[in-house]
Amino acid sequence: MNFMLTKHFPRLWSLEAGLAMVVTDLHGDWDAYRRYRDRFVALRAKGQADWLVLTGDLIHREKLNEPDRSLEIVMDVLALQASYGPAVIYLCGNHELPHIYGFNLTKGEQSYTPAFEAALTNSQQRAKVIALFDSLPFYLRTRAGVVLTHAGAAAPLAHPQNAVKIFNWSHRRLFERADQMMATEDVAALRTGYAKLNQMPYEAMAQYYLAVSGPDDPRYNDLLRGFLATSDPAFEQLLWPALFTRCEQEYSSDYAIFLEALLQEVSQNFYSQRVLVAGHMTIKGGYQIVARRHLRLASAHHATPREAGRYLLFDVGQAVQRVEDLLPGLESVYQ
Ligand SMILES: [Mn+2]
Repeated sequence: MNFMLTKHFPRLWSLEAGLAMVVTDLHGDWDAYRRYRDRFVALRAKGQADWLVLTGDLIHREKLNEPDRSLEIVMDVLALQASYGPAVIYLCGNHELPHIYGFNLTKGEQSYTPAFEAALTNSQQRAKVIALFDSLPFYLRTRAGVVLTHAGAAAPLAHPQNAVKIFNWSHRRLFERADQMMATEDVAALRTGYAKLNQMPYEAMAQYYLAVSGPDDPRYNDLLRGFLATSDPAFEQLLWPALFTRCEQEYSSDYAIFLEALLQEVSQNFYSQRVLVAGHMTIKGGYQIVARRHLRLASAHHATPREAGRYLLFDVGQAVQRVEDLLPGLESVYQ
């Protein structure tokens, strides 16, 4: 049995043996994180877990009355990776993206980007955290035929060329394009244009969104650079849908087709993938079966109530035929 993590593509990794513990969307909830981390450490010591898989959105507390301990969680994951090596796998969620690219992520009135950016600047751990985010895979497939991702399947990924683009995604490529534009154009004029577009002075936006100190800060142009990088059509057409799909809420009954297509794409040169596990959406209880092959798992933030949250334990080396086969592996850390 191969107990190795294989990086077949930069953003599509593979596991062939061992027991995996899957946890979704902790969103800065330290208490939940601590419970799951301690459970993994205990299970691993007993030989009952080999892999910890965090499926993204570790950061950004949504409840404004609760403390946001996003950065402490990320730093603790780095420490865990230093102790356990590749056994601790962190997949990219849509909430990690604004910090890779430097854009403002909002939902209604709420702006998520500023608090974590301020924490990054204050902690002086920015380079470490951003390097981690930049390296995160989007999909983890297993010999069991269970693929893990942040959100689910999305229509653009049903085209094989798009799927391959996502599996090979490079954030750096988008920044190279942005840097080329900035090298050949008047950067001050670009900043002015960006300010006009947003109807707010550039300096004030850079300070507020990205915790930049002022024009002398080496990161002063990062907001502009992130805007130019994310203007690459592939960002909106591929990357964002891949990590932000609303699944059946967005595609209704067509979702089953896109799910089927994604399962097929991620099976390339590997064991056939039959079931998808993802979080990302708020549900009643701690899990839900969607489109017959998608297990939606909510470990904390997206579970209703939070204490209904579950983690999933399964053997990545044992073939799973149906989503229902995973249900006995759902466990709680709240009792
Ligand atoms: Mn999400």
